[in-house]
Amino acid sequence: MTLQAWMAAGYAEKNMKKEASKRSVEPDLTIRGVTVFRGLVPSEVQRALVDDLREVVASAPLFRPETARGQKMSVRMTSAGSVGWVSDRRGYRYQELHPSGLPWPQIPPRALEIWRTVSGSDRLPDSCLVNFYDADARMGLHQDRDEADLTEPVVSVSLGDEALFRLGNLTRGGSTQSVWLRSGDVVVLAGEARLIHHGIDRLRPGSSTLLPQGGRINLTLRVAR
Ligand code: MD3
Ligand code: FE
Repeated sequence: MTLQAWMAAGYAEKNMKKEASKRSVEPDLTIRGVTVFRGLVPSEVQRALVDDLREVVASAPLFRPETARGQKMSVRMTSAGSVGWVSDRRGYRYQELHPSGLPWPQIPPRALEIWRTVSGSDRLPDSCLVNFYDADARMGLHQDRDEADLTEPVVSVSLGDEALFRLGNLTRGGSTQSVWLRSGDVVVLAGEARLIHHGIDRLRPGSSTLLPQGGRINLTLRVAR
């Protein structure tokens, strides 16, 4: 059985308990156009993904991006794919090389399977951002608009400790809504939701045993170019 079929089967079984008629992979929750697939990634696959990411980080070490103003971000990052996201005193951008000067490693096939399962896109992502949050890390409200084709979705995979995800609006300010993301949850940002402001307020340290030292990893798969 392929990973995709396995996820769909496991997910369908879980969904059937709630709604007997639904057999396909359907989102559990839609907030402000953002779709959340709760626990889509089975725990075995989560563990395998963490192993994949250990290899990614071994060849493309995590770094703390610096803003153009010289502030270090609290989240540590790296990427896989033909391009990766970097930020330094020169600004932020996608580029073909890790700050070390080496090319980024390949996107783990298991991550691509998740994209195929939920994205609804004909394309494959060319960039997989890997964000690592320790207990104190956060990410302020922002938009993702550095990608060339904003009609392509973004797919996020949460691994490890739970995180409070905040959703705002297409413009700055206004009301927000929050949702806790748990290990194995997959979020799809497509259509109008693609340009919504969003961020991570805080973790719930110790809420998952997936990562031996705790913390949270978020993968975001994107078509950057
Ligand atoms: C909503 N990461 O890397 S993932 C990011 O959990 C980022 O690390 C957060 O925001 C994290 O840019 C949130 C979920 C996510 C990703 C992209 C989005 C939500 C989004 C793009 C548009 C709207
Ligand atoms: Fe973002």
